[in-house]
Amino acid sequence: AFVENLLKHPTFLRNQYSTKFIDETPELFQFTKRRDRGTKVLTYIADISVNGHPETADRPEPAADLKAPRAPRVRDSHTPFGTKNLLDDQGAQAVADWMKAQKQLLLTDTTMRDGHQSLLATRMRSVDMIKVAPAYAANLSQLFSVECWGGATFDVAYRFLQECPWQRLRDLRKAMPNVMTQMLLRASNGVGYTNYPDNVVQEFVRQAAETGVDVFRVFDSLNWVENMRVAMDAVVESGKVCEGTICYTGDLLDPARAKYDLNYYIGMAKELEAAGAHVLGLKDMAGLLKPASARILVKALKEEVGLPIHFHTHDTSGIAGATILAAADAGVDAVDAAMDAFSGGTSQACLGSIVEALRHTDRDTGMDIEAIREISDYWEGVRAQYAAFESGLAAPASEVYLHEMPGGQFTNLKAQARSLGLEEKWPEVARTYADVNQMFGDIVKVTPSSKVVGDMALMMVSQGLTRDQVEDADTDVAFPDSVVDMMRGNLGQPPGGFPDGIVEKVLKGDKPNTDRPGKHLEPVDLEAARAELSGELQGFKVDNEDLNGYLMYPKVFLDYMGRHRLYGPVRALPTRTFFYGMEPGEEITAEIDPGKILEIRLQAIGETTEDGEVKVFFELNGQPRVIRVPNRL
Ligand code: BTN
Ligand code: 3PY
Ligand code: ZN
Repeated sequence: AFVENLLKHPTFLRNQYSTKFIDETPELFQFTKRRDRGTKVLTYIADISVNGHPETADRPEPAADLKAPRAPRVRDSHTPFGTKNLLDDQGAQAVADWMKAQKQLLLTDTTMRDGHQSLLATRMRSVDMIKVAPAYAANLSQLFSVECWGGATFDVAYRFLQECPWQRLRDLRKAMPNVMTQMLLRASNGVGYTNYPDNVVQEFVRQAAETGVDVFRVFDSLNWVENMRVAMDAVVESGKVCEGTICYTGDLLDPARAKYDLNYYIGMAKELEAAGAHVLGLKDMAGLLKPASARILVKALKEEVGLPIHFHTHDTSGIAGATILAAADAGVDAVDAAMDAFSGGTSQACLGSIVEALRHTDRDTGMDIEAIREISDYWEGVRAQYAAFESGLAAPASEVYLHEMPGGQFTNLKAQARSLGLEEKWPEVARTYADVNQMFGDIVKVTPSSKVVGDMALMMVSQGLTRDQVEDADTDVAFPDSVVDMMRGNLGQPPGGFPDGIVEKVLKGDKPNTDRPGKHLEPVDLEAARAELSGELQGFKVDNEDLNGYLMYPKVFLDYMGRHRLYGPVRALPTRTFFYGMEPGEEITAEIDPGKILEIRLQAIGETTEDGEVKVFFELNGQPRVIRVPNRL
């Protein structure tokens, strides 16, 4: 009876249930205690099979006969020694020393983080990663690291994939015990879009290290080292590898962009070295570093700082491969690349091609190209399942040198512009984005500062405002909240500060805060937050991972938990089932705990009854089960 109550409740039917709804109508949710996980998962499958998944409606579909990809065989039953063993045995400094002593170019595979973040709107599910992780451990153990966590993957897991990001990390760490895992951390902005209190950042880093992150790439969205120290100190404290990172912007060789010149980058690198970084990250999030500049920059950084250098770029313009080879020539220690099937465009350059380009040279990576091909074949099969989320560029875009949008933002902003009816005006959006950057004083644009610039550019184009009008004291402008927030100093300070004129106009004369934002944020009482969360969840025992999810994204986490109580461990479902449900006669399996496998067969979908419900007939481990769901179509 409770199930029927809930499923007929108008709020649920509109798909707007939230934790508030759970609070206000607890009687509707009492059934959750009595329902087993199998029933919850069947409820999810029934609902998607009848009503479809909101995210894949009206989007391209994978081919009907597409099979779930099979992971490559594991070549060797014993797990070879890898960088993770070095870290565990000798510590983070030994990893940095080892990097510098290597002749070969070291490689990070970004497929499981930036690759799908850039190409598939971050929608790759954990099962598709975990299945191939043993093949990485066995066949590609020479990788420097596997980037598989952080950036946008954290909130997208909770928000759109209905899975726990911590569990993903734990499972990958376990399946790949010899290769270092790597995450992207937005310093004081954690894996969010706003500055968190210091103790929230510290607690997050502590937990990420404990659950399984080995290398933390720490960057600040305005390149303000002052605002990176809390996160960097926490990483060093945890015993993991601290990659203090410079974000590259502008054009090193262009005298008109003198703000970001060689001295600027050398100065920042020295600050990061003094701040305790083990490795120097060079993060070219938009793919703006040109081959000739890479040669100069890497050479100078190698001469001026003692840290090994790890280079990250995007192939948006199509020239990333050339830049990587130039950086390798100039002595860069490690670079990021993505497996073939997840490379190119707004993603990283192609890993297999870099390996081959360097073969028989003095930077020969020594990697086995056949092992790479097998794994990339697997990824090709994975990518095909996510056809609904392809948003990519059809061809390289030299336009990136105009707007300087990071790889993750480019296609996203294009889609946003389309949804605002501005598709035809894209060239204007791109130009305006560049204007906004200049108006803000020529800043680094990377999450979250890139979002602020994007918000402002879209606002200007949709309202037909020019830069001159925005800067004119007599023209009234309603600035987006994110712009007001940034001008207040809540994301910190760019080199040289924001221009006085724009600050004055945005804040209407209010004084900005130019201190480190965290200096003025009260520490969160962690145990009080845990108690509050437990109260919101009817006494659910909140562990440290859940608490960290809640501190980073309170509403997103609570919504996730509300759905989790209805749908259970849907993370275990095959990707096609998760996004498209099942067809009558189809059979799948889902391993909801190690060794606990649900065998699910969808027998038939009934007619819609007068009260708007559909009966879906299943067999669960051989036992007939009937699930009723509302027909919401
Ligand atoms: C169930 O699966 O039905 C009950 C298990 C609850 C697991 C909780 S949900 C939030 C948190 N994240 C996880 O991955 N596990 C716990
Ligand atoms: C992120 O912060 O998610 C990024 O990928 C920035 O480049
Ligand atoms: Zn990137």
